[in-house]
Amino acid sequence: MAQKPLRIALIGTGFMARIHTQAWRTAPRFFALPLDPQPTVLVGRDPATTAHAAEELDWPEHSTDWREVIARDDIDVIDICTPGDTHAEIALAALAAGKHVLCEKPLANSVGEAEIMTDAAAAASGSVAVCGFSYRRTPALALARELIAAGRLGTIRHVRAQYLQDWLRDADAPHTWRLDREKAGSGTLGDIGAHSIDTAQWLLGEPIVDVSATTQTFVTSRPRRSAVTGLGGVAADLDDRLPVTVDDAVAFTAHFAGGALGVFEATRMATGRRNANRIEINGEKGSIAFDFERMNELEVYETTGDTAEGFRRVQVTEADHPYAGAWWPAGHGLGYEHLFTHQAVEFIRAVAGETPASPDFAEALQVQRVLAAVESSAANDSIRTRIPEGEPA
Ligand code: SOE
Repeated sequence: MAQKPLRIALIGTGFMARIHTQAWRTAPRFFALPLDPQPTVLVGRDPATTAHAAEELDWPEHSTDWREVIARDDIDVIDICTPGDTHAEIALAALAAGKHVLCEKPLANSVGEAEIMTDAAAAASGSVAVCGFSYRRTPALALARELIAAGRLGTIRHVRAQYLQDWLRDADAPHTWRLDREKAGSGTLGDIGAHSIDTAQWLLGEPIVDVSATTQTFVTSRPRRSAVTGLGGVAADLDDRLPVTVDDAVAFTAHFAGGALGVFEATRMATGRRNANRIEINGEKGSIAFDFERMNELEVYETTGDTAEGFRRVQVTEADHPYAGAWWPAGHGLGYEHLFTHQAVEFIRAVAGETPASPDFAEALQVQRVLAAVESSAANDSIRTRIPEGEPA
């Protein structure tokens, strides 16, 4: 039976637009879905860039007017893959027009915006509104959450999360909108630290209640980009530089509502670490450890009193593991793109009323509140205690 179409307009033409397109295309091929996702129109700012992206990504239509697209009756979903300074305006217009919304993370550039978006989503009872914290859709992390929820780790005491990238390692790596506070809201903190915050709160099933933070900006200006190529780009004149107005790195401790202690770090200058998204959770009865560099594996430790007690490396590729069974035989791993296919599947199931929408805007607002608390704590320099200079050795 032909499924009812779910016609999608995607706003954005960068990395996330590409991977979201792939997700909408592959979801119906590997999962039985209640609705048929149909990529319909790609929206960008620049006519030539948008036309090129639409052709390359095989979108039937393209536009440079997101307001006109949102007003169309033949569009059901607005997928927001734009810089953070446009999330609120686009999402509010889409919800007011009765559309379903998938918005990239972080939800907004401020708590104020995120609160308005959350209220609008709550008022739009016929619409689904989800924020794209895609790492929740990693089979290994979904398994970790099942183990924690089943009490296999016991009382949780420690959360240890690092998200390490290195695409800004070179001080002459070109400037990008992600380094402009007006566009991005914050730097490493909101871009990748937000993932660690959401993943930790989701795994534990409880919020962070306080933080003590410090941030650092190592490189305060970068050359203007002359050619747009992905996350990096090409700098024409190294002396033609733009200011960096966001954090390069962030470190903070956190307390969770249930008493666990968290230690978080995020940077885009960890030379050699391209996309090392890691989290370890220690409970009274056991631990889990995940590293995106080995994303199909989950390390599990359970206190059994057995002489062979130790961490075991679980290949999360079995048919009965979350999402894994839809793809390949056991042992044949998945990749980064599959998280977004799973995210599309969950979104479509929520639109059809089969499952609750998650992470919804209220969950994303909680992440936004932690982001703001981290920035406030770092600005107040709340944890810095200087070491008095001793006599020279
Ligand atoms: C850039 O740092 C980025 O694309 C993030 O924005 C994504 O959320 C992360 O998954 C990969 O890196």
